[in-house]
Amino acid sequence: FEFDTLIINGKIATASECFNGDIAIKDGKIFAIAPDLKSLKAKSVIDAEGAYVTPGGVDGHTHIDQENTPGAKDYPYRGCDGFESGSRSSVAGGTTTFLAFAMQHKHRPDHSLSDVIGHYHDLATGNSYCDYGFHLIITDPKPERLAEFPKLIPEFGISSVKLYMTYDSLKLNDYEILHTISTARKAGITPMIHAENVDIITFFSEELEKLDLLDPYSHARSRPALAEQEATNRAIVLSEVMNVPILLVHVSSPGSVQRIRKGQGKGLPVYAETCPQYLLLTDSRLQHPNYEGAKCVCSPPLRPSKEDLDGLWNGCRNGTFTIISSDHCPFRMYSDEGKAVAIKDSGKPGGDWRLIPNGIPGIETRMPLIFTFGVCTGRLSIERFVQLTSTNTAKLYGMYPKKGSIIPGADADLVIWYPQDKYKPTVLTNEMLHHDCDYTAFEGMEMLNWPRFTVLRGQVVWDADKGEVTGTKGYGEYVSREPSWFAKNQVLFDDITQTAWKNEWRPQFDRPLFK
Ligand code: DUC
Ligand code: ZN
Ligand code: ZN
Ligand code: ZN
Repeated sequence: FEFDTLIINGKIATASECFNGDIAIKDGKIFAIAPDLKSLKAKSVIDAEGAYVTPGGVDGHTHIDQENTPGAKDYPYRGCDGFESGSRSSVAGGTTTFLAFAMQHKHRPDHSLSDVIGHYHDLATGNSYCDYGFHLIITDPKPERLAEFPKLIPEFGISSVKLYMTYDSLKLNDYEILHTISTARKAGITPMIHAENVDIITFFSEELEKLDLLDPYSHARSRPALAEQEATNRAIVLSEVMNVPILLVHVSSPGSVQRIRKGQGKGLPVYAETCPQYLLLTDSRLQHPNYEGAKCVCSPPLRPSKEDLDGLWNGCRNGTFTIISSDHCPFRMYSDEGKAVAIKDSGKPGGDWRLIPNGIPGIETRMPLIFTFGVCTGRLSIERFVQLTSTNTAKLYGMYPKKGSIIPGADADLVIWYPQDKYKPTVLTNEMLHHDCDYTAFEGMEMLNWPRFTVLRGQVVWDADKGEVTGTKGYGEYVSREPSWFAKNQVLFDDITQTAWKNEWRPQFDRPLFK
């Protein structure tokens, strides 16, 4: 009996423990984990040299080849990464599976959800270096569309939908949200909510416009933290009313963290996501001269202070945050003529933040940044790192334990890091990255480690020693997902409505580990 690959001398870290050991891989799956497997025969051997071996990263929030990503004025921008460049960048940063958005368009009421999903499959099939799945974005929850929800898991393997509370072209009102999340619950689908109060944003935007304040920093002023906190609170209330688990995406402010924690303290199934940009960058980045601040425009915006960053790190440490995703949403800063895109499109020499698409790239930098600023600084234990960047994402979105785990039978998706004493601290530059974007908002940060090898279903798809992506386009597979692993464990109590509702989640208690 010959194994395909042995990974030896690893410091194997999972969501719950860390131990020295070897891993044997056969047919793309983890076959055995033991203190010493060096006597086994294998076609190839990777010596981890005592470095951490963690599950491959699972990025729960990416915009890949998505049409019509919002700018403040709903100007229809298309991101600069398709499945090929996005997935190439993903593996080079240790992420072996990402979830991208399949977006329903309000202006195409004739498109069924199946049409929308088919469109994104066409874009992705044959083009991806890593595994991927889809969330649906619902912008028009009319009855015919909600009637499609029950087939999303059985037919399409999609167990999550994103809803927006802001942007005119995307937003749902509370009534529409209630309808959508109650339908989602019955179908075992987890709603993800973009929580910002649209009226506060509209009011502030108009005031800034009157004052002719159109620089990138003013984008952040138009979306104050309280707009996020109010909508976060409202989303939690709507989820409580309907007794539906929800995930709050890209949470940027400690005030929102506190509201989420309060809900969780009541026993509500409220989950939350933050992103490296909210943990590491402040809005001083937007005040850069020469319009460079446009590179850091995202929604919700970067927040002002170190206390904001600390408050979010606290949420990562204390369990309020379930996952850290990239929100990879890349747009080129410069047009082919070398002009900043928002200056060119606005025709104003000073540019106009209302024409800056909202989002920054980050699929490749997410794992190394959180490793550097979380694990290496001692802010996060290695186990908590694994939870936040991989295992919890796989559980939350119904891919566990195939993804996000190091156990026999799971996909052999792994990151082998550098032994800490072998890695020479490296200053991050955009030239190191594999996306199709012309900048990274994290330029100049000192990295203290980087994925040395990324392994996807047993294949080495990124080799940092060689400095190259060694996987092939098209190797990446679609991941058909099940209902959230978390929802099945919801212990709902103290309310008759909740007790009455909860049976619908029950079938999942009987779900076997592997089919
Ligand atoms: N929401 C996202 O999730 N990404 C970018 C812009 C936005 O509003
Ligand atoms: Zn369209
Ligand atoms: Zn969003
Ligand atoms: Zn996003």
